[in-house]
Amino acid sequence: MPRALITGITGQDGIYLAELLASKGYQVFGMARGQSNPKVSTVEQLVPSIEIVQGDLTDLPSLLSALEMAQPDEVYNLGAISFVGLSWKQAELTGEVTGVGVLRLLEAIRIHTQNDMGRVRFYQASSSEMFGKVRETPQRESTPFYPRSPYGVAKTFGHYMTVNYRESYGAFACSGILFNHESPRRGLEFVTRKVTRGVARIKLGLQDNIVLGNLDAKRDWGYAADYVDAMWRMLQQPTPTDYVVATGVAHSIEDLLVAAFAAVGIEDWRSYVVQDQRLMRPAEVDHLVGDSTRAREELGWSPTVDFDQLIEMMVESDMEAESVRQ
Ligand code: NAP
Ligand code: F7E
Repeated sequence: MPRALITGITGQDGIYLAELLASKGYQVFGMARGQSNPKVSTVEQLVPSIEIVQGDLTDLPSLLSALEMAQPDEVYNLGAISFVGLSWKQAELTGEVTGVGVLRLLEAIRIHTQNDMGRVRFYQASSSEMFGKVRETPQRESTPFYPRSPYGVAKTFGHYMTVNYRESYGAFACSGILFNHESPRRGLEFVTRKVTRGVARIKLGLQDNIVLGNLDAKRDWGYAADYVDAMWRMLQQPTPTDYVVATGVAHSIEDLLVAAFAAVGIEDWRSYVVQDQRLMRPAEVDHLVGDSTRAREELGWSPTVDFDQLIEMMVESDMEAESVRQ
């Protein structure tokens, strides 16, 4: 039975990946932090076979203990402070967790394997935010990085550390440069979920409007369950490398609003949206769209859910959840 350790198990991707690996017959170990993390019980309900281990990406001894407990064949590093907006407010912590945390985990694997790093396959959750102020469109593996937030800078550090451990120590380390991916399990702080939940609550008469920042930014949004499948495929390849994972189609926040309100039969979305300057970011990433040709050709990966289906699925799920609260 293959064994996998997932950091960030309580996050959106952690749960989808744990479900996928458990369905493939893996023994899955999920690393959770904190002395009483309320999200752990949700993970245990959704993936009953999971074993939770304690650990924090800012604490090397806890990473060594997690590896000792799990004895993994594969490690997926999904743990991070992942909200770009927060990364300006807690830049140092973001650097510690999202950036140096990657180095700590790679070092822990090096120590755990006694320098035989090739025997543990490692996935790093890199991000399209590394492209930031984009140097070319669409963005691919060879596109130079120009991060625009402390989060993007920290992810760029983690990305290059992953490449460096591959080149220095022969680590089987892959960096997945994933574009935005969403689902009904997306955190409420991210724009898609803020909109789909807001739309459901407006439809049900529980909320008057949705307060947003920049409506012009464009993102390449895909479905999280599709994207964790690409993570697993990367670690099954004969040689490790980096892959862009994206749908190749970009939409603006306005497109998102049109689609989400349309899903509940509201055409006049502008009446329900208020813009607030305080939600504008100090430096914005205007337009991301990925070219995932390598992932499609080498991994045989392709997205199964398009933008309209994704937003409809999220609105429907929020309608159900909010109806119960009514
Ligand atoms: P998410 O829902 O925000 O989950 C982040 C996870 O990291 C949570 O489980 C969180 O645990 C954990 N974490 C936070 N601080 C930690 C620490 N000090 N030590 C250990 N774990 C810690 O993120 P996601 O959407 O699932 O994304 C998964 C990964 O992919 C992240 O690294 C993210 O940056 C990256 N990524 C995401 C996207 C996307 O569109 N979703 C795109 C590209 C890359 P708590 O529950 O304890 O807070
Ligand atoms: O913002 C704009 C905002 O916070 C998307 C993370 O998973 O994907 C995610 O990062 C856009 C930005 O995601 C609001 O200015 C407008 O242009 O949903 P978001 P993100 O910053 O793209 C990448 C790939 C990751 O790696 C990250 O971990 O939406 N926007 N008004 C808003 N965004 C938010 N959150 N809230 C608003 O009110």
